[in-house]
Amino acid sequence: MATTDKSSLKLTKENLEAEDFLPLLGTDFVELYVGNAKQAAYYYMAAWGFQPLAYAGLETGLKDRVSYVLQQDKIRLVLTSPLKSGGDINRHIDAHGDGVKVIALWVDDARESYVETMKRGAESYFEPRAKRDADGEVVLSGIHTYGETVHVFVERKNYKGAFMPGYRPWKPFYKPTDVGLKYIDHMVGNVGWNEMNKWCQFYAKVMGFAQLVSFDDKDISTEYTALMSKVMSNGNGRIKFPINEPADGRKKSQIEEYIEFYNGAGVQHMALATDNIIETVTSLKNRGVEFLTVPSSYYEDVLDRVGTIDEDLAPLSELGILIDRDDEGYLLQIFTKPILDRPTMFIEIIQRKGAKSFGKGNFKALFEAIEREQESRGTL
Ligand code: TYF
Ligand code: FE
Repeated sequence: MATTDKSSLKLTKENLEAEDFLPLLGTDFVELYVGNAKQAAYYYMAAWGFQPLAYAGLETGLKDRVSYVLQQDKIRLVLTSPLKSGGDINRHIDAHGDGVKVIALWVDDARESYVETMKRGAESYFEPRAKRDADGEVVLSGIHTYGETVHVFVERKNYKGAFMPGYRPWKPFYKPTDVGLKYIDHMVGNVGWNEMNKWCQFYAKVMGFAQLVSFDDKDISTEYTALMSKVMSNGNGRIKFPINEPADGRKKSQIEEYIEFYNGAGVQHMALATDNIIETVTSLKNRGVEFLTVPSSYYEDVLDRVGTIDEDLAPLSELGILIDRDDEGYLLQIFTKPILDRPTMFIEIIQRKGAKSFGKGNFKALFEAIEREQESRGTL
């Protein structure tokens, strides 16, 4: 049974001030360790409409790595590659392929964020450190989460530079138009067998998050896919982290396939929000992004399930956009095929029209689409 627990998320001012020991202002950036940052940057610009923002590498005094920073509205991506053999980034890429290393969270006080989470049991990634240049100061600190993924707290009160000290503005000639992506709606972690509760407890105890929803294997098991999922949210609701674990099914769960190819727990998908999913997905398709498809029969009865919506059904059906409703409104969503060589990470595009949920009504159609992909890979 899907269960919603709204009582644990009281968004009153008193509650936030009284109880939130880790006020988060939003996602500051997501950093991926990749095999070739220069070409990855081109992919996220050309296919996804990200704009060049900042650069660090040999030219800025780094000796062993390079980072490109891209931005689209509130979404910032950092793509980092090693320049020499050996070292932690190479080892990370060898173990996981390209993938998310850092989910950076924007805070008012990176020192206090570190102290508060460490005293509740976090494992340190690095101690608070201030970085300064002519544009101001940024304070960073970091803690570990599932797998080799980490959270970096970013305090940038008066920083006026492009990104942060150590980076210079990056202004290449090539600046593709954006595709209307606005902010990160949620970031999903896949963890190992029977580890979901441990990581949900980590977010509750160490980071002060509350559980929004939980899905068990009866909600979301199809012929093959079986998984359990709980959605954790911070106090102001800006940060939402669903956590999935595999469950026993008839064949291999998509979560198990991920864990095998990623060699452990890690980020499964980022959901990026748009105000106009039809325009955004049309642009992405024209630029070569590949999405999962559902049978046309999905659209024959979808309006019986979700009721009236503002959009015409025809373009939604043509693009393969899924629709779901909860008691607060509806949402439109679509999922890419894996965007990396390994069948690991994918991206969700989501447009919320009041709904605060995650598309439970689409799970069956979605997971069957994922299974068709698994089948084509021979990985079931
Ligand atoms: O984030 C979510 O919960 C939805 C649905 O393996 C979902 O996007 C859940 C599990 C999964 C893929 C998508
Ligand atoms: Fe999602």
